[in-house]
Amino acid sequence: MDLLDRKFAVCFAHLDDDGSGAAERVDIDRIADRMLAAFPAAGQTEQAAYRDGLYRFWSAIVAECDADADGRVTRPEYIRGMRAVAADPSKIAAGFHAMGEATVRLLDVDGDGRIAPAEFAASVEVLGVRPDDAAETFALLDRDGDGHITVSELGTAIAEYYTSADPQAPGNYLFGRSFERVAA
Ligand SMILES: [Ca+2]
Ligand SMILES: [Ca+2]
Ligand SMILES: [Ca+2]
Repeated sequence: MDLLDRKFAVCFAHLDDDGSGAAERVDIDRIADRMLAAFPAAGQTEQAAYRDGLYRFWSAIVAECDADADGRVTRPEYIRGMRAVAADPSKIAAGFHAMGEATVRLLDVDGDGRIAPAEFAASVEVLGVRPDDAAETFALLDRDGDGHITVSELGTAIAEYYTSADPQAPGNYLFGRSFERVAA
């Protein structure tokens, strides 16, 4: 598997939350429920915005990947569709941004509009980042090194994760080193 396929394998496993072999709306509900449960202090507006951002991201994926239009995205559909997105990231750029913005709003406990290291640490397990990868991931996603991850920095990392074939791209580490652990 090349780098893109390894990264897609990681996020397909995240998306197919119940392990049925296809990502479906019910999986997205489960992911949203678990993320929201991990941030009980988030306000209703932030919670609703997170759910909305996740659904917008999912809709963008379905539009590009669900070739037989049955509402389920199988692993082969996902890989084929996302490789096409990697070749033309503008296809779901709005989805990447919606996801980044929604995630920052949910994680931003102190309300300064950015993710601090402690806020990131609270999210790590739910996002699928191993605790031992967390500090490294944070440092790589904080491009300008100011100690915070902004909406723009997270959006860049998400877009890079899904579209970059560059082994040096910091966004590869969005979910820690999990892509390196995918069996070849
Ligand atoms: Ca399908
Ligand atoms: Ca914050
Ligand atoms: Ca920063």
